[in-house]
Amino acid sequence: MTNQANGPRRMKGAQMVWECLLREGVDTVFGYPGGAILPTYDSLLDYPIRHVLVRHEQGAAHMADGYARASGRVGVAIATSGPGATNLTTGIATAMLDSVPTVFITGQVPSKLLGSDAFQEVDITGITLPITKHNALVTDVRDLARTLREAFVIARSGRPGPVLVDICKDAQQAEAEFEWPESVDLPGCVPVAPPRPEDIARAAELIVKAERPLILAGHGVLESGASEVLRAFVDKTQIPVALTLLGLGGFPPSHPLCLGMMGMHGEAYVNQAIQRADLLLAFGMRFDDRVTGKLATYAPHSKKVHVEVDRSELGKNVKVDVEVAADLRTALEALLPAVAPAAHEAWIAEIEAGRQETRSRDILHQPAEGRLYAAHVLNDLWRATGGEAIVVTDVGQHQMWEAQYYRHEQPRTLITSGGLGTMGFALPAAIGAKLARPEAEVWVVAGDGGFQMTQCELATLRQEGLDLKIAVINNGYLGMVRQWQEFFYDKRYAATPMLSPDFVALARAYGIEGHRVDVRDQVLPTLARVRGSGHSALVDFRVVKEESVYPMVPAGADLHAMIRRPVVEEVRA
Ligand SMILES: Cc1ncc(C[n+]2csc(CCOP(=O)(O)OP(=O)(O)O)c2C)c(N)n1
Repeated sequence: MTNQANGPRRMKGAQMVWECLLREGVDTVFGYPGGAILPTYDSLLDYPIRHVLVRHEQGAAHMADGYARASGRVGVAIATSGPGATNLTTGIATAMLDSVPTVFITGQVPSKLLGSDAFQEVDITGITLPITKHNALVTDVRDLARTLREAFVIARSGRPGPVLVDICKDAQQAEAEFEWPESVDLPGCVPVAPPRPEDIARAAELIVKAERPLILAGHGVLESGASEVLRAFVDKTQIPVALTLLGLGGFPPSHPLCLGMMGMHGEAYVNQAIQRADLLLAFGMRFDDRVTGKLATYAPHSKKVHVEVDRSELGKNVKVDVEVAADLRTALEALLPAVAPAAHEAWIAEIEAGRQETRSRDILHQPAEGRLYAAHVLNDLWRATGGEAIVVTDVGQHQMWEAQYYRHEQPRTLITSGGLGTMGFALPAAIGAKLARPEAEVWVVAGDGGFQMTQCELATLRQEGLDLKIAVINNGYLGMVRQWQEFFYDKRYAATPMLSPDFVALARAYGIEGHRVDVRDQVLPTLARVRGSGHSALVDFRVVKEESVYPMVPAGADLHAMIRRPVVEEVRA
């Protein structure tokens, strides 16, 4: 390995890549080699960086993403040109939609061949332009170190996101003086300004006047590390908190004023509270269509304050009364002393009444009559782990049941693809999370459909010798799509019944322990057995096939127009 402390030294572009990563504090990268990135792979052997060889580049992208979400550090994935680069794109878009700090490095054909349809040439900077925060093509080795340095600064600054650096093969092979700039001059990447005092004052004024205020807490709480100050703010103002899917873990469900999740599959009393509120405090969230429902009827009685680091989100979907363009933690630290202690007893009592009513509709309180529901599995997983595991979910019904039944007390313990809704995310993202947080218990929760999209990464899991637990919530359908067909397409189940392999045998084929559970009283004993084993295990939970996630706001409907689960009496009738 070369000595980092020396001044400028001549070296190859390939070496510069690793020198830059070391200086950025990167200890692990996820990737897959090929011709156009081979010089860089050749140099890897000389550097103390762990390279995780994936089975498909999409897996590398999700691993880098899971690594970043679990740790708050920048995740890095590397691939060759052409198909290697295009295989990354789903993972890049996933990181983009959920604002995850990631850097993607791709090899490119030699600069002289650019534009010639050379073997494995694709214009990956063109392809990823709309799904990266920034990207760059390096044709000259002298630009390499600065471009990589800028990539890391941009990925983690302001609203984080993915950056792609495409490096021509000749730029990797050529030599130049290596100079790593401590600071970079990026006119478009301005430091986030502190909140303006007049905005804080206007927000505080609305808070003092409000009788039915509600906090909508999103991913920004986690990204800005605002959980503690949010808690202090809630304790002082007694304002209840509703969370977005990506905000879960940002405010503890054990707190009496934590209401749980809002939106399409949020609790009915939470959505009702949003519609009845006279003040919404939107903290680090972006009024996505899955949380607002129909915009024309969204929260009609409320004034709105929006605190958001990305000013382009302000006023984008919902018109608000006070816009605070700032880092959320800084803004809350300014707002906390500006507000007076308050109590909102009548308002909280009204919400609580709704919460109690919801219990009668909860599947956990309904007679199971021997059936195993996904909700049982997720509730038991929460009980068994004391809510302290990192859970990485895939996309579909199981994702929503996890959000409803696994109560995340700590930030960064739920990792899920919210914005893009990427099936196949869970297994690779969990591998990334486990490598970022080796001491943590990490669970994959995936549907039988999504799991099959990236199950090849079981080999990566085995090769890396990791201890990861996998729960496949196996309902024999592409469950969430089947639910939409049941509700909105007259139960015409086009292309949703799904044949799966024997997941237990599949796990064993990869040298991973496998179990099957199809009755409820086997859930906790099986969880206990695999949790203590010290190595990876997969459990195939055969759950009720045609079960739906309730409540549900149909896409584009009024937020209060929820389809609710029938109450117990109705079920029995
Ligand atoms: C890559 C991708 N393709 C298609 C979809 C559309 N989609 C959303 S949920 C879903 C069904 C998921 O089924 P499964 O993985 O079995 O989970 P379940 O809903 O049954 O829990 C589909 C097909 C998607 N989100 N991502």
